[in-house]
Amino acid sequence: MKTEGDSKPQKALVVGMGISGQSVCELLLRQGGQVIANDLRGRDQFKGALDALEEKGCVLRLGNHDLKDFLEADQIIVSPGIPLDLEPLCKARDRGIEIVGELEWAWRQTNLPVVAVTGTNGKTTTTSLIGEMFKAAGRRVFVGGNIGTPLSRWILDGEAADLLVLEVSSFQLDTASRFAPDVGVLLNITEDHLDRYDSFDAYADSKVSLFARQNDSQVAVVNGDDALCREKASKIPGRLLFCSRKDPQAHARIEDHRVLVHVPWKEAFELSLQNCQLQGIHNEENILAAVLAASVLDVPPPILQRVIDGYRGLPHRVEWVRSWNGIDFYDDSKGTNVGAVVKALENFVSPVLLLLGGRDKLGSYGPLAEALKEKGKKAFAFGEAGPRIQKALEKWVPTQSYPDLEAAFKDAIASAESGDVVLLSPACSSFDQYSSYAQRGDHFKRLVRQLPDMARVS
Ligand code: UMA
Repeated sequence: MKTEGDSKPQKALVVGMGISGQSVCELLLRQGGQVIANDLRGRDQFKGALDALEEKGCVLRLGNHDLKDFLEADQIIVSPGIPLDLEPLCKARDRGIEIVGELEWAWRQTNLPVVAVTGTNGKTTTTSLIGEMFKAAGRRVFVGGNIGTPLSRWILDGEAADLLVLEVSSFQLDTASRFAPDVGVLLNITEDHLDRYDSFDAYADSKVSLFARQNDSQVAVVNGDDALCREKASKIPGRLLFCSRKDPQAHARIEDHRVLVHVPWKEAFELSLQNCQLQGIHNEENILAAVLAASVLDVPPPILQRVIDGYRGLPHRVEWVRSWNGIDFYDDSKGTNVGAVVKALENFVSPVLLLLGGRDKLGSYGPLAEALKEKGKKAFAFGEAGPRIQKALEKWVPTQSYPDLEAAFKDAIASAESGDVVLLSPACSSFDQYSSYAQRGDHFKRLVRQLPDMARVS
């Protein structure tokens, strides 16, 4: 346990009662001590979800963030989505009260080796691919973190594991002070979450902080094809391995549909991409990073090959849904930032009708210009961000804004012709109208599947 030497807080305040906060409260209650659960949402909005915690002795403080609770706590454990500039948090920090994020707090309670994956895009695919590689090698692995299950939930009631494979967000890194993965993976850095960070540089620094506390036996895997990652890598203290689709010096690279791997302290090997189902340049980058991370921790090459051949990808990531009247529909609802949409568009040569929108992250839509001028036939901007997107895109491609996805979808169907692609790749979070990107993607898929078999909708 990394908590050895740490004294247990008498009174812990847990801020944010989503899945992270609820797991932390449950774990704290099991460990003893006073637990206060705090959330901006009122009791009625939880619909009884916190009753079991209350019955076990957790004190609920709902509906606001009361400064008194913050100043009286010995330790404050925050969920990833809690803004760190919240006034009571700042005041508690000034008083010297420790503020720690759920991931860091849970990590301190395990001694297992950790592979941690971060980056703006591709984290979920890469994390899940690495998890599959370890599982295929017979290792017991917990795959979680930002991908879905909080680490504290696994500590509470997860199956026994030899290894943790964690998707880690910048929000989780911002509240870490000791977290140091045995293998850290940085995939790329493009604009995202500018509604939370003061600048792009601050967001980029947060991503690179994954490596800040690594020692010289821990390994950093960095995508050398991302110029910013390569630049930031010069400051990484651990053992640095680059992957690249083009650099002949890289430790994992691609040549003629083969992955060539050479980790300096291990035997070199080759894998084939001939039977790989994952498409697109971004997925080649994800595969290279996953192969390096898994091979560093001794997954044998034949196992890596088997996983590469058999892996089918994840829902809502440029997922083909259906062909209808010669039009192909793809769900990329997980594309919640502009960089992800750029990568999604790289997959297509056909004219694309792009559906995008949702809750605006206030970044620039400029990086879409080139791809839209080349492949975009029309853009259909929906939700809260619709008007701003329309203003930004209409100089490159005909763009209209709509109140919601359904209205945008109807118009896209009326404009689409055989040979076109209709792509949902929103560049925005879903939280204006949905509870998650998955719910938004499922709605899109329902609309696509409901299209009448023969006739066109006018
Ligand atoms: N809240 C407050 N005060 C505030 C803001 C929020 O009390 O000022 C409360 C909300 O009312 C809500 C709770 O905080 O009840 C939500 O906390 P949370 O947003 O941290 O949500 P969790 O359910 O704990 O989910 C978090 C991650 N969410 C975020 O980072 C925003 C999930 O990542 C993650 O899967 C989960 O922990 C398990 O580790 C989601 C995400 O969108 C998928 N991540 C971002 C991304 O991938 O881009 C970073």
